[in-house]
Amino acid sequence: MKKALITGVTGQDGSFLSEFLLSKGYDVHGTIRRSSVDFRERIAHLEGNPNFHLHYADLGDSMSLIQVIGSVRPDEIYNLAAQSHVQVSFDAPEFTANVDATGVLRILEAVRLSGLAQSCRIYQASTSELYGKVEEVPQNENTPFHPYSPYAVAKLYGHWIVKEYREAYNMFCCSGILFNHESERRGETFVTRKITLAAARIAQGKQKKLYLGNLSSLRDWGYAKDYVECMWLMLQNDKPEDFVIATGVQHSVRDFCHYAFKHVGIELEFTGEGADEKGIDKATGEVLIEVSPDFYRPTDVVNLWGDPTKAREKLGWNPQKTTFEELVKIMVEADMAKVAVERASEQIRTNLAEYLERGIVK
Ligand code: NAP
Ligand code: G4F
Repeated sequence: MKKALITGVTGQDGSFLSEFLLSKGYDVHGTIRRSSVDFRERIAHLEGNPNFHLHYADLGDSMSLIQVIGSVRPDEIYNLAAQSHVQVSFDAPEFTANVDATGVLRILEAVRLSGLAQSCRIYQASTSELYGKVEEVPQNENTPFHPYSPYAVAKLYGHWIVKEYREAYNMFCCSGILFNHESERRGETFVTRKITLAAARIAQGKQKKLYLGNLSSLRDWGYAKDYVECMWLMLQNDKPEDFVIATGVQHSVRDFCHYAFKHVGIELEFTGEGADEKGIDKATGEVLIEVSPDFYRPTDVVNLWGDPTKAREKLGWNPQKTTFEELVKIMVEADMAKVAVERASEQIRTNLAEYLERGIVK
């Protein structure tokens, strides 16, 4: 039975990749961090599976990495752990560099020190943010990098150190240059999830307005569940190579709003420009979306569009398995259900409080 180690197993991609590798018959090991509240919602359904194991380790702590890699002795490592929020990287640049840059080096060295350099294959989670202030549209494996945030600069180190270890020590390590991928498990402060959750709350009367930053920003958004398959395909390839993983289709944040609100039955119309732009409910005239400069970034990446030709041709991967419209639908439907459950449990609590007050239940 092959053994895989996933760092960042509690994250969006880590949870989908765990499911995927378990379905392929792997023994899956994941690293987790201690926190004051136990937040393992995305992998709760996997705990108890005899082939799923959790270990404490932190990318900032070499000893923990040496310990886990040396004891598990994995055939494959998927390094998904990162401080993954671009805006947060402006507030916590040193922490971001420590985890997203030096953390990658720590993993590579832990593999070497454990004597696994020639047996363990390593996948590194690189990112389309490396293209940053883009020098070419669409972007492929040969497009020059121009990182444009502390996050992207840290990830660029991760990308290059993986390439360096591949060439210097003949290790099977490679990077997936993944464009934005989303899902019903996406963190709630990334723009897509923020929009689908707000659309669901507004439709069910739980929120009045949504505040966003740059509505004109363009992204190539895919479905995370499809992208984890490609991470695995890259490690099954006959040689270690870097690949762009994207859908090849581009939309703006404004477009995403249109589609998400349409799914909950609200037709939006945008008026105004820049910070004065507003998203208005065509049927009622109510302003549902406003721009808040609080969500502007000191430098923003505004034109990401990937060319997945190499992954399609060499790995046989289908970039259009889930279309943009299907992705929005999956996310909106999941959030509509989540909000409905929240409302129902609120109602139960309200009823119970009232019954207690009136002495109907004791
Ligand atoms: P995510 O949901 O934010 O998950 C990040 C994971 O990293 C979480 O499990 C988190 O653990 C863990 N982590 C953070 N700091 C750590 C540390 N110091 N030590 C150990 N673990 C740590 O991210 P994602 O969307 O799944 O993305 C997975 C990877 O792909 C990341 O490296 C991200 O930068 C990269 N990426 C993502 C996208 C995308 O669109 N999603 C695109 C390109 C690249 P906690 O739960 O304990 O916080
Ligand atoms: O959803 P976002 O925060 O994702 P971003 O910055 O593209 O980063 C994500 O994708 C990267 C791959 O390209 C990953 F490497 C990274 O780990 C992460 O998963 O923002 C997308 C765009 C930005 O241009 C941002 O300025 O949406 C714009 N935006 C507009 N209003 C907003 C908001 N972003 C957020 N988070 N919140 C807003 O209110």
